[in-house]
Amino acid sequence: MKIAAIEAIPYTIPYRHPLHFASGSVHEADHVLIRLRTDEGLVGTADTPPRPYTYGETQKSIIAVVEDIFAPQLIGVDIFDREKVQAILYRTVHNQTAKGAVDIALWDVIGKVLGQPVTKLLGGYTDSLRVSHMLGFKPAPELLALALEFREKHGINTFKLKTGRRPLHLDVEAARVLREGLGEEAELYMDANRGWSAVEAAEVLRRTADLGLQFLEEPDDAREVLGRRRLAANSPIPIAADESAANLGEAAREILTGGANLLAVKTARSGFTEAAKIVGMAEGMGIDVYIGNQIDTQVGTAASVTFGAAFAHTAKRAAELSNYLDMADDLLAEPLVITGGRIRVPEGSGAGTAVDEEKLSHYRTDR
Ligand code: MUC
Ligand code: MG
Repeated sequence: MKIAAIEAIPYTIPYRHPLHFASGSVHEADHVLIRLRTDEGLVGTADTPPRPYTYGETQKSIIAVVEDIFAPQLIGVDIFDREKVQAILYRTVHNQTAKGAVDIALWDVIGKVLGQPVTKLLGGYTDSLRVSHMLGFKPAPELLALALEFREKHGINTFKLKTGRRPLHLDVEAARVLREGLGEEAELYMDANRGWSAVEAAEVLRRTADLGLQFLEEPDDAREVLGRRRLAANSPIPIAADESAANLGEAAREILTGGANLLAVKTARSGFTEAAKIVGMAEGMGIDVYIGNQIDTQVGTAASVTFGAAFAHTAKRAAELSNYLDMADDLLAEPLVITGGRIRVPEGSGAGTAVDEEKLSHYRTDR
């Protein structure tokens, strides 16, 4: 069975609660839905979040690279020749999330053809994941109120605090208020999205040393190699690579050069194929991973659950899966549910990414 067409459909859904962080802000999900059709009429679906401040992609650039570069080369390729598809995609540099979505749409259609959930094809380790919720910039009392609400409503007790602000005491205070208000049992970690220098990050680590934080993600710009290496070597908690490890090669480099000792894995930027390679490499090196969030919709989150539940190594830690709750609406045909702080793997064949056609017609912006 062959790839017959790949569509890139722009759509916009507003956020009820915009998210602010050190590298940018999100007020609306101006994403691109990827649909890969086979010559027998089956369709695979995936979501693409443009993150110009992270990968340099925009809604328009994603549509252009998918329609003008990927689709002409992929049409006619057998859907099971995944490494051939990877080789074609990687002839083009960058465009991380566009590549990731084409790969996920391909896996979705493979699952449908085989009549199997993709999570089983990938590994089938478990049927649910523990959820971590990402808290954007807000005054400390509001952050605590929000975290308590998520714990009460959804049973979530793991929180990622967006940091990287100046003056540093804003984030130090936020972490302290969360720890005091949530208690010892809550899992807390920080993500600075490169907002600090290595020296500032070291100061924050000193000032939060008594708060039992799990790890610090992307404290500074990892390209400032010596500062990052010194920070990671002297940090009492792991330093996690997110945007500095956007692909397999970068993930290997960050681990080997000592820039990080923990990895965020995001299906939105790695698809399933490259994400699986990153997870295997990390496991072999004794490096823990966790499923990160690209400020995903439910369609993107369903893909993350499908992937994260497939492997023992990704299922160990809480996965960032709940920020779709900040959106005013979504496209996923079977809405996700978080109960007792967990999300179950979507049922049925494919990657669980099927969309509600009426909602897509309503939110698409190309007609
Ligand atoms: C994260 O972990 O950094 C913020 C920007 C982005 O691209 O993803 C988010 C979450
Ligand atoms: Mg991050």
